[in-house]
Amino acid sequence: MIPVNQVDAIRQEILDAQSTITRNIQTFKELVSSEELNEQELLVTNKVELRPVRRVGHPPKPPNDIVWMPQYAQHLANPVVTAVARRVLDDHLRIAQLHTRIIATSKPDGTPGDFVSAENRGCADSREWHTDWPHDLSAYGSDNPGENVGCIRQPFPDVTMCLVMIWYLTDVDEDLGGTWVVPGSHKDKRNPRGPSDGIMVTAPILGDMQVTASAGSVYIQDSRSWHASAMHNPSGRERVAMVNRWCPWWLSVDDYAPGGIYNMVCRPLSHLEYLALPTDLQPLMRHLCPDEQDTLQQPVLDRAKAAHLRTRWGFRQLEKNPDSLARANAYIRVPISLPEGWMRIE
Ligand SMILES: O=C(O)CCC(=O)C(=O)O
Ligand SMILES: [Fe+2]
Repeated sequence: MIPVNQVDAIRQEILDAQSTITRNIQTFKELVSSEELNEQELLVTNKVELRPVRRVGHPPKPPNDIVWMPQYAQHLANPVVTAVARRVLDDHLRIAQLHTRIIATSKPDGTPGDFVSAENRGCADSREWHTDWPHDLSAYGSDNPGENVGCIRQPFPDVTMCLVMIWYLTDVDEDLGGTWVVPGSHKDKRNPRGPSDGIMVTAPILGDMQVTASAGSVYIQDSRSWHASAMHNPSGRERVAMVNRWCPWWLSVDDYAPGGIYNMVCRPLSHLEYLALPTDLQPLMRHLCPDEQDTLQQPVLDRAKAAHLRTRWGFRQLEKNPDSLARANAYIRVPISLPEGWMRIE
């Protein structure tokens, strides 16, 4: 999806952005813990970059990572990617989350890169199975109401509510940070984090595999897929990727965690940052800019208009030709499907 001759420059842009993002969050945390500045002062100080969010009464957050990646932004609304997402989700799409995911290479003494915490070192075949928001069972905040962003109740309905897109800026394979996945798991009613599902979240699962792809590729999965970042990267090179979570307009993306000021959820854009996005990307990120009215987009309006016209036509028949209506639906049959294990008694 990203032409080969642009991959190096975009990878470097993401690495530079990562340094800026880390520094910004670090300063933000220090300012919050020192209680030096109140919310209004935080917004105007030049010590940290923060932006107001759309939801009135919720505190400001760091800007969306995309503001530091103008070259990557040129590719994010790639027409093939958006066509897949529109087909699977709906016509009005929103990018709800966007963040870097860099996996450092193992150190010369064999210890894994800094992605893995110290306690997990030494276990060569470990995993960190999870499903992604809105199917992330721990919901980022566990039982903390200020930080819990919500998770769909188990068993998950068989509906694709979010597509996770992983854009690789390095080649990936079994040696170099390929994402782990269990094919078919998006249809399985169990979950690796499910309290009653009997799955070991840190152990291999029969049939698991790693994505193999060349730099510039995008891996797209349903957010219900059981997957994991590679916890070991012995390749000698770091793995660079961008992760985004795309949703249909109807999914509630950011309402529930006023205290989640450091999380990746709906990181906002200023008006100027929004206007500077490529025009094909703007519709996917408009909800992140509180200065823009986020009305429903044209294809969704067109559907409503067609339904409205069809309804009006039906009522016009009622006025003009009521006798013809008695058998107008005679050919419509509604099958009744019974839940598994139920039986119809005639
Ligand atoms: O690092 C990867 O390949 C997967 C990332 C991931 O699962 C996530 O960010 O939720
Ligand atoms: Fe994930």
